[in-house]
Amino acid sequence: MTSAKIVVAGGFGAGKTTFVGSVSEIVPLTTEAMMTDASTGIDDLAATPNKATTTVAMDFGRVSLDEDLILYLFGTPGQQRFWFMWDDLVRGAIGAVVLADTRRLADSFAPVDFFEDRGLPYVVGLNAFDGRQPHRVEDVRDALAIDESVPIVHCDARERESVKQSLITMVEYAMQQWVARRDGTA
Ligand SMILES: Nc1nc2c(ncn2[C@@H]2O[C@H](COP(=O)(O)OP(=O)(O)OP(=O)(O)O)[C@@H](O)[C@H]2O)c(=O)[nH]1
Ligand SMILES: [Mg+2]
Repeated sequence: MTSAKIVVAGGFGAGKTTFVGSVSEIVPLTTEAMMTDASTGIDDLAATPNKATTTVAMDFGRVSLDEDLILYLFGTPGQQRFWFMWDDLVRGAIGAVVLADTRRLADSFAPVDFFEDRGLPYVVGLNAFDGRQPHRVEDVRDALAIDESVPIVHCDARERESVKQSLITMVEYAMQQWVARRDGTA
């Protein structure tokens, strides 16, 4: 039995808490706080008008990918004022899923940079808001200037199977990267 830590990151309201919640086999630990008038003008709710809460510390969940691999999922807070916690949250992780809301792709620049800077393997999950995937994967890759080796997958954070597929892609990619580094080919 092996376990691994995976971080679920991304911009404000990209669907991180939803992602962890739809796949976790335990009741996920969440740290949601109500969005209040104090955030007006700071946190943009135009894209997610029904969003009533925001993560102020982390999400935590657990999922078994198969009989001998358990993933512990740590969702980051999305608001910029809480990003100081990301360094602690990623400690010991084998990799990350960066969730992107393709209607606001620019919010993904900072999370992508964060993992690039630290050399932590990440995959990008294009979360289907409005049930649509408006951009082609290669266009997103160009827009975010992401290396062609980094997997970019379509996903729906509300769908367990879709989330699980994104996690499998993440784990396979992290293992590949690990082997490549060990063999000096990365
Ligand atoms: N249509 C659609 N809505 C989604 C999807 N994922 C999340 N949502 C909705 O979008 C809003 C934001 O979801 P959260 O999971 O709270 O996002 P988050 O990234 O954890 O947000 P912060 O922690 O505040 O950064 C919620 O109202 C969700 O119900 C999705 O795949 N499709
Ligand atoms: Mg959240």
